[in-house]
Amino acid sequence: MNTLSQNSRVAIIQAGLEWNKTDIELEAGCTYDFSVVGTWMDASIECSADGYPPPELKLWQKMILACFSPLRRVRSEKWFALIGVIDQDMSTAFLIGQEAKGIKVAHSGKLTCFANDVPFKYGNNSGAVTLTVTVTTPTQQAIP
Ligand SMILES: [Ca+2]
Repeated sequence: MNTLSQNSRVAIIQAGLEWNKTDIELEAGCTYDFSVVGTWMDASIECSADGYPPPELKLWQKMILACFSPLRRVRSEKWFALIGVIDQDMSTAFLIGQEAKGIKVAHSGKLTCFANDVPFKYGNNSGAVTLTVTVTTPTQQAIP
């Protein structure tokens, strides 16, 4: 079992994978800091883990994005924002972006991440970002 101790853990999150299963085990009630470096691409649009659109997008591009935005896996967050879930359960989804500090996890389980995209539009994604997860509260001893 890969429960986080005092140390940070690192995972590579690929833009083209609908589910990036990490081996990072999060524990209910503990608090974590997330930080991300790198950029990734949705077709020809490059962005950070904070997602897009950037302000310089052309009108036709904005119109296409607006049509598809209700189909985003997490509708309330930006395109290509880095999202984390526990054990691939979408009801646990939370925004990581480039940085998220003091995230208290409600469920124990494995961290899975993805770029927020339409489920059938992962084929034109490329690149990867590097995620570092640091536990900021002491880990409880596992109950036998
Ligand atoms: Ca895409």
